[in-house]
Amino acid sequence: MKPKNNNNTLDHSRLLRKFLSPSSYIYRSNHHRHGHLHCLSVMAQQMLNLVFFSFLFLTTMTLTRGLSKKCFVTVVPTTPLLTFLERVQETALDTFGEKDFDAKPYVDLSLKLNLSKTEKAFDGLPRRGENRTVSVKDLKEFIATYFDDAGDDLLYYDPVDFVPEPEGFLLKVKNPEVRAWALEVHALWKNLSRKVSDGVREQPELHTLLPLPEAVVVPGSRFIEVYYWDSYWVIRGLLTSKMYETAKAMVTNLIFLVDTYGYVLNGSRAYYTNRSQPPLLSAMVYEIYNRTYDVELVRKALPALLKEHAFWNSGYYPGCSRLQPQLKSVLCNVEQTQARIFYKSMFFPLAKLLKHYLTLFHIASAAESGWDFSTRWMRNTSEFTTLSTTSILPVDLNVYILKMELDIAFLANVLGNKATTESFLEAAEARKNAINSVFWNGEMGQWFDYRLANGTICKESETWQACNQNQNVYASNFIPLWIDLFHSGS
Ligand SMILES: *[C@@H]1O[C@H](CO)[C@@H](O)[C@H](O)[C@H]1NC(C)=O
Ligand SMILES: *[C@@H]1O[C@H](CO)[C@@H](O)[C@H](O)[C@H]1NC(C)=O
Ligand SMILES: *[C@@H]1O[C@H](CO)[C@@H](O)[C@H](O)[C@H]1NC(C)=O
Ligand SMILES: *[C@@H]1O[C@H](CO)[C@@H](O)[C@H](O)[C@H]1NC(C)=O
Ligand SMILES: *[C@@H]1O[C@H](CO)[C@@H](O)[C@H](O)[C@H]1NC(C)=O
Ligand SMILES: *[C@@H]1O[C@H](CO)[C@@H](O)[C@H](O)[C@H]1NC(C)=O
Ligand SMILES: *[C@@H]1O[C@H](CO)[C@@H](O)[C@H](O)[C@H]1NC(C)=O
Ligand SMILES: CC(=O)N[C@H]1CO[C@H](CO)[C@@H](O)[C@@H]1O
Repeated sequence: MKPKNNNNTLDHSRLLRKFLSPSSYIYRSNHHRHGHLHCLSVMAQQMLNLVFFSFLFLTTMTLTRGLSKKCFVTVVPTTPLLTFLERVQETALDTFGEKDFDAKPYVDLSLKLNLSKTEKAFDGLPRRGENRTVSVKDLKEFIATYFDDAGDDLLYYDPVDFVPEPEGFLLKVKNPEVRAWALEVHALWKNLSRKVSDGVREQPELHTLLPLPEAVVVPGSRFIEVYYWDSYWVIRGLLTSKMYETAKAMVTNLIFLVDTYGYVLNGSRAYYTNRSQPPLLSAMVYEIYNRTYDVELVRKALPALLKEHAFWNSGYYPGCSRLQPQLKSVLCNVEQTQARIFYKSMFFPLAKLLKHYLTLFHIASAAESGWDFSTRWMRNTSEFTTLSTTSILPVDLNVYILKMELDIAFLANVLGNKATTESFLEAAEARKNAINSVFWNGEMGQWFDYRLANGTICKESETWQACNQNQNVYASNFIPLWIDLFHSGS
């Protein structure tokens, strides 16, 4: 059981308080084993355009006004270092001010000395004025003395299998300009390769970076750690670049996360526990096997894939069993403390602009979905306050889980495990039928996300209605075409 502790709810975060206005709040207790909560609330904001660039895409959205409410949520203890870094983060915000403030580097810092010593020094910093602010000079000095820089624990690494122009590289691309450009992109693998320093493995308690065993390729920019589904696209590129060893190392790292946590985390940081991402590990293993026929890799990966499949079907991500037993919804079981860090570190620019607090779960769940952010998660696409990610059954997630089942069936067959192959083919067939019955719209010729009733995962009374399909056109509507099972031939 997780302790309920309202002293730790969001209004005790000074950062968030700045963007909250007191109002009435609704909270709903969880009704799932792992204790997720929903806020039925929405918040008031002003018009703004936010451009959020990630490694994969650029999304623009418009925020408008609404009502303000707040969530009371359950607290799970997080790592002591993270809790401390969050305090440093808040102090830094007060000291340096909101302008151009990036909160992520603070939760990425690693300790030079042990935590108790560092905390003692921090608590001893002189604080002045009504807000008990630390001076710029003192804080800078403290950080320089007690921390290594964010990113210092991830060392540059020269990938073993990189050559400037791999043999047989993109043979079909003839245009010299395009070829030159492709080789430039290829050269970036060298730039983005890293290895977790030995220090992280020796003293993990000094780092929020997780001690991944093998070399990694990171998305880059401020995303200096490994991310889950980003890795799928990285691996597709690595295979094109014939960097098979690096691709396998990426998979080994993700298997390590499954072994350690039971699933692949959103990213390789202590603050990404309790969240996954579009589950594409099986697809990574399949793609690598397809190029290398490495049976050892399959042998190593299959137990992890079975474990991950069990996780996605465990109820952690509750689906709508009354509607269709196999369908899962993107749901974020993000807990309070981590949620605050997540919110602050990732969405500070957003938080700054918002006068009020938006339903954390819907934001966090959107960030977990791989579509952070999109009008896809809003009930009214011109009204950000209608963001309701956790009550949408998404086409893509369900297709990824189907793909996982097909991949497991295929890989188990490689190992001669007929029983597993058969049971997973059966599961995939059932899921395909569920996907078609809930999402398919014959008239429009696409699969649409399905919106559950307001703020619930699935009401007892939920019955399928055509009007609950979100008929807006998103790339995700066509993800089923990735899978042969959905090809009708026409
Ligand atoms: C931290 O370091 C100090 C001094 O080096 C030592 O006295 C203390 O026991 C250490 N604490 C922990 C928790 O390791
Ligand atoms: C202290 O904080 C409050 C609320 O954030 C702010 O309005 C005020 O200006 C601050 N005072 C100083 C001296 O910075
Ligand atoms: C990667 O490229 C960036 C931009 O060109 C450069 O600043 C950085 O030093 C490079 N890093 C490595 C490790 O090669
Ligand atoms: C590899 O992928 C290609 C293209 O999708 C496919 O035609 C082929 O059958 C696959 N090979 C294996 C061993 O799965
Ligand atoms: C998960 O990783 C993505 C990058 O793929 C990032 O944009 C997102 O903010 C992360 N999610 C959470 C909940 O922090
Ligand atoms: C959607 O939101 C916009 C902007 O707030 C509003 O004008 C419009 O009436 C809303 N549409 C529906 C169907 O509620
Ligand atoms: C959600 O709630 C709003 C206001 O209570 C209502 O107008 C709307 O019809 C509801 N939508 C669904 C899908 O139940
Ligand atoms: C439900 C769940 O998996 N909760 C985990 C969230 O993360 C913390 C560690 O940060 C774990 O202790 C919880 O078990």
